[in-house]
Amino acid sequence: MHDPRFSVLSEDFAAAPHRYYSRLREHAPVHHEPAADSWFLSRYRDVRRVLTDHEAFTTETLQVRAEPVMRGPVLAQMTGAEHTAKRKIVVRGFTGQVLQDQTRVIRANAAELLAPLLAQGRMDLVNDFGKPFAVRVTLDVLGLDKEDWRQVTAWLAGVGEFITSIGLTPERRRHCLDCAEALEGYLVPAIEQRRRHPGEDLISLLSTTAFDGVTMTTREVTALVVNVLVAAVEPADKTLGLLFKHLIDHPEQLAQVRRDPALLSAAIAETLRYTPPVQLIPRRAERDSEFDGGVVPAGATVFCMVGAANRDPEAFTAPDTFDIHRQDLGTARSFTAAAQHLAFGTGLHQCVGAAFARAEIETVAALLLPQLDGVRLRPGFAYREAGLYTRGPVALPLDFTPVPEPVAALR
Ligand code: 2IO
Repeated sequence: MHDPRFSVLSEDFAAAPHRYYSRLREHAPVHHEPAADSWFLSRYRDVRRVLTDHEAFTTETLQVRAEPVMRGPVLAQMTGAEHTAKRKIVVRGFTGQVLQDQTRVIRANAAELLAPLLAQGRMDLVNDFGKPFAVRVTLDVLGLDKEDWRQVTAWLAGVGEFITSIGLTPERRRHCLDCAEALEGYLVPAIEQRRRHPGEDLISLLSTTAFDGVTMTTREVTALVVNVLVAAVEPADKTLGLLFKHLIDHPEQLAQVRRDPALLSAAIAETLRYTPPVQLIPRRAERDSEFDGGVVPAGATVFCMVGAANRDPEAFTAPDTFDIHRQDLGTARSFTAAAQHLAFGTGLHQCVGAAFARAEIETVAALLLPQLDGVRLRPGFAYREAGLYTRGPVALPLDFTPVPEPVAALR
């Protein structure tokens, strides 16, 4: 039986959410959380409905959950013609030739950071590589100074905490807002400068591209740049860590991917299904909405539990098995609007950076995998994941055969 005192805000749930997914889907698919005054939906069908019924469920939640730290309205909040035009500008910033150029930046940054780590024969994939890499590469793509990465990382932690917290103390809230103001103070002069003298970078492109006669104001570009920073940084080290954890846990699949790099996109897509790094997507119910299992009242905050939906047996066979060969994933579509898994959301606001995310993880994994002979988790290491909203390994210390000439190997 489902325990009525069960809470997604409990320590038990935080320790291993996937243990509770089937119980939630079966016994409490519309789970109310009084302390957060929110409803949590766990069935694939319900999550899909909420993310695609844009009349009944809106992104108004972002006005309080994101706008204060984004320093302006973000794309996901917008609707109608304004949203369509501005989304096109952002899509332009992450596709085609622009993405090709970004992929070269990704590769160069990854190679530079990996060389000394490969020579050592050991690295913490999350903390030695993933975190600094994600921030540096994003700054580089935006046309900012990647040597600022430590400072930017600290500010982004505050911005991310604000967006991903369920219930912040007034002190933490103040700290997060201070971080956001400092980050804004750092970004605005750079954005104004690119507006006057555009270069080849993403900030210049976002500041100067027009669609249907629409361009973005400095305030909108600032919000978008903060959004790009958080969205490109927060889930990146987690996805990379999760991919390698799953492959190491499944040595036969690791061997297959090392032998045939064409399997890599399937391994990444399956990682996104099995353990989406963004576990929750919030919406506001605009009217009373009936689900099998309960009614969500008008005005309520609804959290779509992407992790639970991605393991719904109604959507995927043997959902709790990590299988890069599964037939029901549709790997080729996994980074597009037709994706089966919900890691990038779905509907009008589906992740606009999915192709960039794919390029980033694929490029890094393709550089790393051939070099990691005998890779294993450091003996004695107690693996642990953290996070309710975004979730991933707190660390992933790997041991492997040292690479004698890492620079040559990465070319
Ligand atoms: C504030 C949660 C890190 C996004 C939102 C507009 C952010 C938006 C997401 C992801 C990841 C963040 N939502 N990326 O879930 O841009």
